[in-house]
Amino acid sequence: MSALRLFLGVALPREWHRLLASLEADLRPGLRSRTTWPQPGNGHITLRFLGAVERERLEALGRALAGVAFGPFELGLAGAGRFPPRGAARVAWVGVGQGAARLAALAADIDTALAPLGFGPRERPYRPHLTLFRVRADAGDAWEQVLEKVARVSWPAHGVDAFTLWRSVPGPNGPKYTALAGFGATSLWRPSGGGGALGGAGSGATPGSPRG
Ligand code: 2AM
Repeated sequence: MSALRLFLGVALPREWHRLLASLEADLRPGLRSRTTWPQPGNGHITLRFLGAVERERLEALGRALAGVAFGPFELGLAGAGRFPPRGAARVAWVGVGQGAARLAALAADIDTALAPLGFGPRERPYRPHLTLFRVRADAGDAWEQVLEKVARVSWPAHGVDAFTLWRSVPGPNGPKYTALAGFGATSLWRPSGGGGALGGAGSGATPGSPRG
């Protein structure tokens, strides 16, 4: 029986990937701490980390996720912070402004949908964020200044109309993420057109049919 390391999240628009790359180019050379940054294009906003899931459970997982109904929403990034807030830094992140409550509601609905499959409660409360980099060894950088710089970036808003199931595969340059399936916003919620007024739950794909 083989297992896949999986997580759910929101994919980022091209412009955010571009801004992340320029932040890395700007900040990384000035850091003394050993840090790891997501590979280009790997950045995402996690909704739920699933960990190791046996292949045999993928179909049931896809079905449960396709039943998660949500309407499209606008997502905006604002501010910056670190985990933990004091002491040695482990993660530097960009905050979610607009749409944070919608993201949290979606994460909660995902939890509810996955509970019958044996995915228990989260280890920690959900804190929507976009990981900028991880700190492997904190050498005492001026994190406040670094985060101030991050907080000055102006991110264009992004319309979320799907969430993604990703597989994480370890590699020599850190994990590589592959999208396995996308789960779309419910047609019932779409602001205009498209019929399907009684479309009900999720226009979700099943694992094996990647989307976007
Ligand atoms: P992040 O959202 O803070 O970046 C894949 O590993 C993704 O799942 C990462 O983006 C990671 O954190 C998130 N994640 C959440 N909990 C995790 C855990 N216990 N182990 C590994 N990754 C986790």
